[in-house]
Amino acid sequence: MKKIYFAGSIRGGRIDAELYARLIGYMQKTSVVLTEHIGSPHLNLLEQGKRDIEIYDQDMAWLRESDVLIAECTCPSLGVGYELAYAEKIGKPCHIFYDRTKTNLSAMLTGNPYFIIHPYTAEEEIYPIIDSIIL
Ligand code: 6K6
Repeated sequence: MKKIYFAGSIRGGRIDAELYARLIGYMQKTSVVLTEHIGSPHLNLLEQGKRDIEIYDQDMAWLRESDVLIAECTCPSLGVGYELAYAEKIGKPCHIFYDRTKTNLSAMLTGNPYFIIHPYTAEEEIYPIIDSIIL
C-alpha cells in the first residue's frame, strides 16, 4: 500500500475541510494516509495539546516517509506551500489539485514544471485522477 502525505489548509482556513475529509476517506480504501487529521472537523486551530515544534517535526518525518504528496490547494495555505517546496527538495512526487472556478493558483506552483497540477471544476473529476496516482 502506498503511503500518502495529504496536505490541506489548517490555519490558512477550514472552508474546504469537508472536501479534505471525503478525499482522505476515499484514499484510505486503498492506501495509508499519514495525515488523516487534515480532514478532522474538530481540529483545534491553535493547539491540540501539541506544540508547533512537535507538529513540524512529525509532519516533516511523515513527508520523508511518504511515497507521494497530494495537496488540495483551493484554499491558500502557507503551510501547504512550505510542504510542497520541501517535498520538491527531497524529490517526492507532488500532485496538486485546485478548483479553477474558485482560485487562481500561485505562479510559484503553476510556473514550476516539477509539480503535477490538476485543475478541476467539479469534485467528481478528482477521484479517477487519485486512482491513477495511488493504484
Ligand atoms: C493537531 C491535531 C490536529 O491539528 C493539530 C495541530 N496542527 C497541525 N497538525 C498537523 N499538521 C499541521 C498542523 N498545522 C499545520 N499542519 C501542516 O501544515 C499540515 O500538514 C497541512 O498540510 C499544512 C497546513 O498549514 P497551515 O499554514 O494552513 O496551517
